[in-house]
Amino acid sequence: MQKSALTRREFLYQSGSAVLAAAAALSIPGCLPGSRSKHAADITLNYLGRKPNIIFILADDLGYGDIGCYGQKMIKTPNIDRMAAEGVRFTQAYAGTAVCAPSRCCLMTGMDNGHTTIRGNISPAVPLKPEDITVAEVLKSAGYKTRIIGKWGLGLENSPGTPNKKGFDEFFGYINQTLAHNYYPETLWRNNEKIVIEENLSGKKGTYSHDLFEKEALDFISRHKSEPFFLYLSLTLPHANNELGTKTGNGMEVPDYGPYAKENWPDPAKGYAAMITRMDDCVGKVLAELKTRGIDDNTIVFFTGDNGAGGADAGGYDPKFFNSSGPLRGIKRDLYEGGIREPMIARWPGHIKAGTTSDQIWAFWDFLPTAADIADVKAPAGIDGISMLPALLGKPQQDHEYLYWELHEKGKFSQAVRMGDWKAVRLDIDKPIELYDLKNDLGETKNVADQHPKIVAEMAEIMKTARTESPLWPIKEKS
Ligand SMILES: [Ca+2]
Repeated sequence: MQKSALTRREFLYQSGSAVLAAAAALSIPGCLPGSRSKHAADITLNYLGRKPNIIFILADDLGYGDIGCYGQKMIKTPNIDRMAAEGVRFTQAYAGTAVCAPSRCCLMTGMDNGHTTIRGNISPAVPLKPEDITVAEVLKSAGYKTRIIGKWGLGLENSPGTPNKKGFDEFFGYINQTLAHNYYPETLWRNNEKIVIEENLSGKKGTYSHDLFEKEALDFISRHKSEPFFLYLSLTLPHANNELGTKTGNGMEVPDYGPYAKENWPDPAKGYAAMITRMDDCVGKVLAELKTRGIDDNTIVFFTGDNGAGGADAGGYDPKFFNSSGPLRGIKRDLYEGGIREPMIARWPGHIKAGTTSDQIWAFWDFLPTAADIADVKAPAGIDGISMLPALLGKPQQDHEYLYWELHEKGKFSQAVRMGDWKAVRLDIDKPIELYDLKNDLGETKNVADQHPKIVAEMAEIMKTARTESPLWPIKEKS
C-alpha cells in the first residue's frame, strides 16, 4: 500500500496550496506540505536546504542482457556500468508491460497494467485522461521544475494527454510514438508548438534526434542547477526505425557504427550496438554535467528500459546475436521475463550505497510513489505502486503481494503474474495458465502448472481480480 493517499480533488487542492508553499519554502526549508516517511525525513532538504533532483533515463526496447553490468560481452556500455558501480543495480525490476505506450503509462501514473488508462499500442494513440495524475504533476506540486525530453506517446497534440497538460513545464521531442521511429524527423514538438528541423527537410539526414535530446538535457540541467528539478529523459535508442527496416532490411538508424564499424557483424547488429553505446555516452555526459554543476550528490538518477529488445522483424537486428535478453525467455511483446524484466540502475552518491546489487522485486508503477517519497510529498490515492525508497537506501522494504501485467497485441489478450518466486503466464484468454518457478528456472523453460494446482488457482483468481475492464481494450471471450 502507498504510504499516503489523496483523492484527485484533495491532490489538486494541495497542489495549488503546495505551489505557494513551495515558493515560501525555498527560504524556509522543511515547511512543505506532505507526510514524511522516516526515510524521506532522513534525506530531503539536506543539501543547501534543497529537495533532491530526480532524473529518470528511459531506453526504448532495451533487452535485459544488453548492458555490460547485466552480462553483455560485445556491446560497450562503460558509463552505465560505472553508474551501477557507483549505485545500486536491481536484478528483478520490471517495466509496465511488454510494449511502449502502456508501459510508459504505468511509469507516469503509478497504476499497474490492470488499471491504466492506456492498455496497448494502438493508432490513433489513446491519451491520458484529465483525471490521470502523473508523477510530473506530483513533483510539480512539490516545487519541482519538470521536463520531458524525447518520446511521450501518452496523448497527441490537442488531446487531454499532452505533456504540458500532464504536469511537465517543458517538453521537447516526439509527441507521437510512431513518428518517433524516425531519427531524422522534419519536425519535433517544443511544448505545444511544432518546430521544423531544417537540417532534415527534403529527406536530408542532417540532425540525429537523439543528439538534440542530449543537448537539451545538458542545457536543462545547467539552467536549473539552483532549483529542484525532475527530468524525464525518454530516449528513443535503441528502438528500430521500423518503417526504414521494412524498406531496406536495416532499421537500426544511427549516424555511424562507432567502435563497431570494422566488426564482421551484420549491419543491423552494428547499428544496434552503436545505438546502445551512443545512449551510454549520453548517460555519461548527464552524470558529468551533474558533477560540473555541483549537484551530483543531490541528484538521484535512474536508468532503465520500457520493454524488452525488439524483434528482428522491426529493424533487422536479431536479438539472439548479442543475446539481448540474457538468461531470460522472450523479447518485446512477450510477457515472459525477457519482454518485461529490465536493467534498472539508480545512483545517488551519499545516499545509495555504491556497487550494491538488489533483488528487490519492483515495477514501473512504483516510480511515482518512490519519487513522491524522495520529494517528500503525498502520492495520489488508489495507485498500485509502493515507494521503493527504502530499497534504494538499502533499508527494509515492503514487498508487493503480487505484480500484474496484461498485453493486448495481435488479437490476443495475455496476462502474467509474479508472486514471490512464482511466475504465471497465460498467452490468451482461452489458453491454460503456465507456471514457472523463477528461483530454479529463470529461463521459464519448465511449466510446472500440473504439479501446483493450488498456486495455479490462486494465479487464476489474481488474473480475474487484478484488473478492471477497459472499454478500449475489451476482453473477448472465445468459444
Ligand atoms: Ca519500447
